[in-house]
Amino acid sequence: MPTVTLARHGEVAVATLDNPPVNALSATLRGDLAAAVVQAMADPAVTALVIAARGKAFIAGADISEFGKPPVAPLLPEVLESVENAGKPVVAAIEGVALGGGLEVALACHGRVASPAAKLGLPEIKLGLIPGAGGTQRLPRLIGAAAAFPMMLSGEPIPAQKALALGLIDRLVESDAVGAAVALARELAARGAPAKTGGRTDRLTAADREAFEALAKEALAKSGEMPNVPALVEAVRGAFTLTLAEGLARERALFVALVADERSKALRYAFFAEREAAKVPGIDDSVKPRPIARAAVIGAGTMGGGIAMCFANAGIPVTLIETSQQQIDKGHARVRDTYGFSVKRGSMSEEARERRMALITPAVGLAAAAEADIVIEAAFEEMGVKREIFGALDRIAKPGAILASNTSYLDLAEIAAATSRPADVLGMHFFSPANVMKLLEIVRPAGVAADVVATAIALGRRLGKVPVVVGNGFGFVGNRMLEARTRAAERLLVAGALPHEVDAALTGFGFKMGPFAMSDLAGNDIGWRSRKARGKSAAVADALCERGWFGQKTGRGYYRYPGGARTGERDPEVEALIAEVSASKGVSRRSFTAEEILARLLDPMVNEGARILEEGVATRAGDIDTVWLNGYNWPAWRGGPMHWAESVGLDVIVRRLERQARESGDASLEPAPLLRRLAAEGKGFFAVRAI
Ligand code: T1G
Repeated sequence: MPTVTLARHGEVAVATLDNPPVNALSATLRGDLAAAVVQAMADPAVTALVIAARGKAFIAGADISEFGKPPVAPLLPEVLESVENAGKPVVAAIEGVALGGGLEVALACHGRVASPAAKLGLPEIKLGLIPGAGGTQRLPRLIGAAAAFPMMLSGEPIPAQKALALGLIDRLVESDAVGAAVALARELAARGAPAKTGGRTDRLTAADREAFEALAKEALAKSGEMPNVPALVEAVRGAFTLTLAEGLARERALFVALVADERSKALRYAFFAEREAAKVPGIDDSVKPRPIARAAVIGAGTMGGGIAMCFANAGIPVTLIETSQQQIDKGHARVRDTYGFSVKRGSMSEEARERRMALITPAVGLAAAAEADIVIEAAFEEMGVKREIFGALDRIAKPGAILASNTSYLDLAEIAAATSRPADVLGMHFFSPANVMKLLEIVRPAGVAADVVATAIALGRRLGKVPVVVGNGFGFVGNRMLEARTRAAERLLVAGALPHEVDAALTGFGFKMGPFAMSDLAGNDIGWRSRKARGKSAAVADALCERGWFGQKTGRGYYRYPGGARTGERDPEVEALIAEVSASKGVSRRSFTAEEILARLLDPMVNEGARILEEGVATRAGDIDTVWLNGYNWPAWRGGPMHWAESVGLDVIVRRLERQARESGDASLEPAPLLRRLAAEGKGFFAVRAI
């Protein structure tokens, strides 16, 4: 099938792109587009060309799957040079999204028409890149650098209405964008030589330069590890200081260097891993999700309130249920206050808050869940409590309603067994704060119906989450690996490291917080309760809790928080307590480098990830990385624990684990069979498909 068809609308030629699913600019599409431009320009009966597209996107950008492979001609910049320097006007008809290279195609045109649903953006920054086909040169020339730079820095698309206001498009038409583009093309043809975006300098004023430099300074101060922000600044600055040709050459050189950077490779890997995670064995397009028109959430605590907000934010009416009026009033007020922070920050209007609050109906008693299409339980993390609730819901909820638990580690099969409808029961594990964190672990117990899983996936996407289907093992995927890291962190304290050293090693790696600061924030008593419920212990962590040092909420935990401070200070009493624990275990303490601490924290996580793959609790290694990137703030430019393990080398990790197991006597540190096998075969995780 040709990816470009050329038709005539009178004397105007229309090239329609058709490269499903999103018209990514593959080598074939680039070649066909270039040929269509040549053909239109060579035809004496043609006075102008329109570039249009079929499908949900105008053009979603370069074909990301081609990066890192040998480039195939024609390269996009060459195709865009032929468009901009075409002897006749070329107009873009944009319906759907014009992203990355897609917007760069439109920028190389001499005019642009869009429909109201169109969105235009340069998201390359999110892939660790910068625009590589003229975006950093042509967009500033069209709308000014002070407007163009923030668009490229955020990577967020703008709606057509804003694009019109900025001058990024010439016309916004309610319908028949192609017809409107043909009309504009005719007008431009009548005017003679087409005006080239690349030739404009009127927007690049001294004031624009000053505004850009101020924005650039601010961006550089926050760019951290990422090399593409300085590259973006340098490329856009070239629009002021260089000719178009020189600016395009500088942009290309910066772009090519970034494509080869490991951090961009990790971000591009994560892009595909997230989409592959949505492909679940046994759940294909033939499995139709059940309709969800209204929801109910049981429990108006932090999690339940956050989950209710997710529904309200997606425009789905939700009943928020508690056991008493006092509890529901408290929970409902907390939701209003949480929205209030957004209103105060200016990221939400008062009207938007009221619209969302109107979608949340507070209620007392489970009977209020009777009309819900889905009920999500977010009550106390105790099996008896959950079984009682699900038993009651079984009698109350309407036939066909889906009953989900937000449990973070309990057995969904045991919860489902409390009902007469186990096929309608599964886990939907949100991450705190539920209205913010993107990850949604969908826990699939053995007896759940396929359409129930499909419904949870579709609903997760509707709520703006990243759904990952996981097996019903203890702690599922994320918390099971987190527990491996928590045990490793405790081991490090006993062996000689101090809390601030362990935390600094992880924040130096790119995490926002280390394990001990995070535990102090969440409350050390949560882990303490869980360990006691399972008959487990952790000498240092338990000793802190026995003293009531639960963390920020008690003013001290691993650190001190004087006067309610949010950032902890070292606590000599804690460090003395740690030394006592080491002595009581006969351990002679030693110091650890940050590299040693990292290996001792992360290798056991990878080992647990390998076991999760072996057991089929995760379908693929990319699912595990998607969990950690979206639920635990694993640094995005490191691609996730399994991607990181490959970059270290599985054989290196196996050797380190063997040594740790020997030194600590902890058999759980012995390399998992899958890890050992892949290392021995010189393979990586990504050849593994658990199904
Ligand atoms: N390249 C290759 N495949 C892509 C793709 C792309 N740019 N975008 C989407 N896909 C695939 C995706 O993997 C999935 O495949 C299917 O299309 C549907 O995607 C030179 C260098 C366009 C808003 O970063 O934001 O241009 O799983 O599930 O939710 O300067 O896809 O079906 O096999 O996401 O409707 C810049 C990335 C590239 C845009 C549609 N462009 N894409 O969302 O569908 S770099 C981007 C998106 C660049 C230039 C630079 C979204 C979407 P499969 P989907 P969706």
